[in-house]
Amino acid sequence: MTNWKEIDQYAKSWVREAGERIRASFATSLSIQTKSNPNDLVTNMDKETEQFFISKIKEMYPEHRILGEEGFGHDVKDTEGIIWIIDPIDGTMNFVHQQRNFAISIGIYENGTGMVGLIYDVVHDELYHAKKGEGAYMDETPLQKLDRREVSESIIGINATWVTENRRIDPAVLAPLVRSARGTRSYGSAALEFAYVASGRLDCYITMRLAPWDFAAGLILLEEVGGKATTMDGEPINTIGKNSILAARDGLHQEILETYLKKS
Ligand code: 2AM
Ligand code: CA
Ligand code: CA
Ligand code: CA
Repeated sequence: MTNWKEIDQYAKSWVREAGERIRASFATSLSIQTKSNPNDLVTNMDKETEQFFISKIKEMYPEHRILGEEGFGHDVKDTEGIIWIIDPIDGTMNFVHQQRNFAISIGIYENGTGMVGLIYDVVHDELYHAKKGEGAYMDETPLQKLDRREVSESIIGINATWVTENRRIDPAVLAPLVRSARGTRSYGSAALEFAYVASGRLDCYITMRLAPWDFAAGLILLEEVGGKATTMDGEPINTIGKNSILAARDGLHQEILETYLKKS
């Protein structure tokens, strides 16, 4: 039998230790490189943090697999067994430019089912965490089940990119939603935006393309508070592939899907 309590405890202690190292790095100079485009940044701390987790996991749980953004883990093509899905720094642009609004995100899955989700807001020292069937918390505080709310009373997390000309969605689709909502926000860290939906600070989060490490932990948190996440087409999310994301309170998710996204 898998000892999830032990896995959860180790994961939390490693996340806090990694966060400590990241905070200490503010006093040193960063090495910054670009990846797919000039705005797609990666630093030595992204890489070192991923390698830190991999060495800990390999030592303690050599049979587990690891899927990490910076590519030091395994080449994961199926959901079999236990997989740690890791984003060592989610919101690297914020980490570099703002020294805040970034998180460590870890989702641990067993045969495709999310079991443990951790999102650590490093600078605020706030750990959002959930274990399947046991509720979600921010530090020691339980997160409340999300009640219903209409678009007109909702704050929607969305990047302004998606209401300008872009390759993935006609801006005319999302503009009416942005106009109908009480307000919009963009934080630049998908993991934190998921944590904010789970904790009620945002009512919905919309984005057109995320990788597994961006949403792995967030999906587990959201499930524990009765929220709903699908692709923008209302389809189930492929946990080891790229997906568009509509994450929201139940009810609001349905309203957005039916009233704004499914109009033909
Ligand atoms: P990252 O910082 O780990 O790369 C920024 O809007 C959010 O989208 C962040 O969570 C960021 O994660 C994520 N993201 C996904 N793909 C990205 C890309 N190609 N370039 C920059 N950010 C990306
Ligand atoms: Ca990145
Ligand atoms: Ca990310
Ligand atoms: Ca990252």
